Amino acid sequence: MAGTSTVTELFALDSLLSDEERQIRDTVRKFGEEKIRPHIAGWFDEARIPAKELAKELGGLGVLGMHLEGYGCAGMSAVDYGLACLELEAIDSGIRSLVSVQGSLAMFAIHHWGSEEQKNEWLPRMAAGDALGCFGLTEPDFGSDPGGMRTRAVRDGSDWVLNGAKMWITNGSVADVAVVWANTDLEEGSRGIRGFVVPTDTPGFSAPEIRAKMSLRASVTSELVLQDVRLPESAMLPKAAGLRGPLSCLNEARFGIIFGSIGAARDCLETAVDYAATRLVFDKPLASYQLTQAKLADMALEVGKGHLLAYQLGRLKDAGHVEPAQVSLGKLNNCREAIKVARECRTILAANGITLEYPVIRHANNLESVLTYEGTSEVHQLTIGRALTGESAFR
Ligand code: TGC
Ligand code: FAD
Repeated sequence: MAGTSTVTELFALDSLLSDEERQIRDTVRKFGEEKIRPHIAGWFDEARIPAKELAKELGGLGVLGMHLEGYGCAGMSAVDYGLACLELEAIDSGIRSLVSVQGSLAMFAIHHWGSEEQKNEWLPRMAAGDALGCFGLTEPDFGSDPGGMRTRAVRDGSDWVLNGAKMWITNGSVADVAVVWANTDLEEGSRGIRGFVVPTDTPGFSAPEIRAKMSLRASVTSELVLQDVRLPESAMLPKAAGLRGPLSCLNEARFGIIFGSIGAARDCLETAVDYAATRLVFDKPLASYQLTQAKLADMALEVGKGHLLAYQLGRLKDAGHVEPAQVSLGKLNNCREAIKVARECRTILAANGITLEYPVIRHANNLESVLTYEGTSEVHQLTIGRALTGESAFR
């Protein structure tokens, strides 16, 4: 580090973590710096990621479904999981996304809502990184309002037959198993929504990759096409009924993003501090100008406060409960502030800031997706607004 204090030191953040938590954080940081950092700009540039190989390595590290109990999962705390997400997203949001979708969406859905048979079949392999999962909720015409989904599951004898399309699905083209949410006639309207565990080699299932993204380029994003996908009765997640099923999974993934997004912001800030120390403008280091220091100080405040908010929500979750509106506070604040920090750091690096030689523009572009997925800022504002006023303004 060029300066004398990091944000972590200024806020004495380590004093809020146990020795074991710091150890887990350091292990994941070391893995990210050694195994992923050297390759990430190239993967982003080429918009290709060795997802299967990475999944094996991340499984070996123990971070896939690490906050789940049993079935080969590590059974660690929410704070441990959050710290892992923070360190992975300090490298790239796409890596954290791979881990979030695997552990918090696909594995959590099976762990929380699945049958013993489904859990035994998929979770140990997914925890080890031998099988990859994806989570299909969003559709081309239904993102913020998933209750309107058109994908249908219809009974045919004892089978289910699925038809429809999902859009923007992380890990879709590389997944071995897809958790797909579809409407049924088991109950009226969105209460009829059920989850299905779909092996991706089932006839009628395909997952074309979405190319030409300018954000999350080191992440696979796909469409899921379901054409007369026939599944046995046992493919349905037996315990999930209605929109509550998928939304409960989103709480888990949003929690990881609260930590992750602030990791991306920290990486941008550390890069800008280092850069300002050595870049000479008008014969002096950029760091010695008051305008630069004002920018750095304001960003340090937001990065530090973002950590505090993440730790507080992590402690609440570990104590047994965190409300969806509290998760919305963290997702809204930390994503919104992280993208502001990334953009401000880019101004400090100026022209150098637009290249992949530095991580800043990559983080800024990634954070455009992170701000949008798992509930847009507006969705989270409305969730917080509803908690404050008792009035729902979604419709
Ligand atoms: P609403 O009437 O409010 O609720 C329907 C039922 O769901 C319950 N519920 C929740 N349960 C658990 N957790 C939550 N966060 C919940 N929010 C609501 C609710 O109690 C109710 O239960 P019940 O039993 O009474 O029926 O539903 P609504 O149709 O008005 O929609 C509410 C809204 C807009 C908040 C929700 O639909 C929403 O969150 N929209 C945003 C969609 C979204 O975030 N999609 C993300 C897709 S996955 C993804 O983006 C992965 S990105 C990759 C990565 O993570 O890295
Ligand atoms: P829309 O819902 O069409 O929203 C458009 C605009 O309208 C937004 O600004 C929104 O905030 C605003 N808006 C919506 N409702 C209201 C309202 N009531 N009042 C005011 N404004 C409103 N989905 C999955 O299911 N699985 C995945 O793995 C997954 N991965 C993704 C990966 C990437 C890279 C991206 C970009 C998306 C991913 N998504 C995934 C989809 C993501 O969850 C949706 O994009 C997101 O929920 C928003 O939906 P939308 O894009 O259709 O926007």
